[in-house]
Amino acid sequence: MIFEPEFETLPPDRMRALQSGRLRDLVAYVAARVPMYRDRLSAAGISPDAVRSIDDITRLPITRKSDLRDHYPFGLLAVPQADLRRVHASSGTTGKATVVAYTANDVALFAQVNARALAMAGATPGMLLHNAYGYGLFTGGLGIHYGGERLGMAVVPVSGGMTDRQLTLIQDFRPHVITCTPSYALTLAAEFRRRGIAPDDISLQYALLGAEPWTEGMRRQVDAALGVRSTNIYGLSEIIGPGVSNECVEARDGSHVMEDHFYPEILDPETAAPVADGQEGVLVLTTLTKEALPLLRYWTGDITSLARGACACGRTLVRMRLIKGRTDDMLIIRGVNVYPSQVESVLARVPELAPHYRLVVSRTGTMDELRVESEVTEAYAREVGIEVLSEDVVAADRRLEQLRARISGGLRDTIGVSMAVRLLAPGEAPRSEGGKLNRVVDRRPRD
Ligand code: DLL
Repeated sequence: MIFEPEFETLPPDRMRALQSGRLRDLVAYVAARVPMYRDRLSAAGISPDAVRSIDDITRLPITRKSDLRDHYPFGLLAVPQADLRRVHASSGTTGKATVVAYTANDVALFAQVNARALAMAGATPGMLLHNAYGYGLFTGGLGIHYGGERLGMAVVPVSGGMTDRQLTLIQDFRPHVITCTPSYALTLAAEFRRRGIAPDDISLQYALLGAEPWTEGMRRQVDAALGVRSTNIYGLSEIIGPGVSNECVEARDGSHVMEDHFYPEILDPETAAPVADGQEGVLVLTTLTKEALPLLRYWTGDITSLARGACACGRTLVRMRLIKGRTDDMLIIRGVNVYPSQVESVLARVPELAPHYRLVVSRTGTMDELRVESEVTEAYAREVGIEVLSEDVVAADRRLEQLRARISGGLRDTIGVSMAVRLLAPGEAPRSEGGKLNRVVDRRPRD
């Protein structure tokens, strides 16, 4: 089902005309209302009436996370504070939180794009939605919640965590759709298995997974273990929260960007020059219709590429590929750029390994080292009959040693750099307890 066909199936030329009109209004709006943008546009010699079409976007200044921090908490608002109806914040790993705010129209837009996303993922009015994204300052819980209601679903606001209760509610209420992080979907799947509940006995049909990077390998595991067809939902607080893009359940071939509201560009990470469709780079988004906190060309730091052209679902919205990583989680291991997701896709191809791993980054002298620590499956642990996988045990067992050599060979051949591999027993790697899972342990000294 297409929630807003009048926008989601617009022919490309009409979409560009819509975006052009919206960009013109936006530039005039921020120049009149946001001092930072007024100053930057005039410093760049851009008068708002010189912006005629969406192609002029490349002349506009780029906005970065540091701009939001520098104007913490409300310095970039384009409306009086009394016009706000909602505030969210994302806790960065460093420094102050990034604060974002919404007018009543922004809250309505937030619901609208998430209703679209849910419909893209297979949800229809009348279905029951188990929403296990965190409620609170994080945008995931409330964003999906309003989207579900807007679509005409009943929403169970479970929030993240308390895995036992999640299972009980899923078994008792029999929801059709679940929304959570992909790592938490694996946690729930493991718990269902532990309780002896088969995928066919789980009522769920569709899952919208996002808020953290994941891979096709993880998708296969979640789909098989929960008996669902899962799609990728992408978004970030600065732009709105979840609902910037979502895969359609028909093709699952890239996530359709709600480009009538959020205009995507892909820029070279070093030069910030636009790259061609299909080429990888940093996703940069412009909010074409937001009122409280409109952003010009926001540098997301997320690495992906865009694909245009007809889609099996009938939508014309441009598609973005799975996020490959972030410019800032990129590791440089002996000169080679390594994204955690690349390591993950190699591990996902090894049948003896479970989808639970951690990457330990350390530094000796000036060199970054990466150790990959991955759990073996329970079946494999039983097969080799070993409970503790200490280094000594692995070294003394020919089968384990061969497995480890096969994994490091795969990593070296695919990524082009060798890294140490440690096998973990089932249960040793960190699990998601409801929210985003950080799989990278950084032991490098802070300088
Ligand atoms: O994570 C919003 C969200 C909630 C998206 C629920 C999807 C579902 P933030 O906390 O501001 O917002 O984090 C945004 O998370 O820049 C990406 O690096 C990462 N991210 C979000 N979705 C995906 C995804 C929410 N599907 C940051 N794949 C973004 C990969 C994702 N990374």
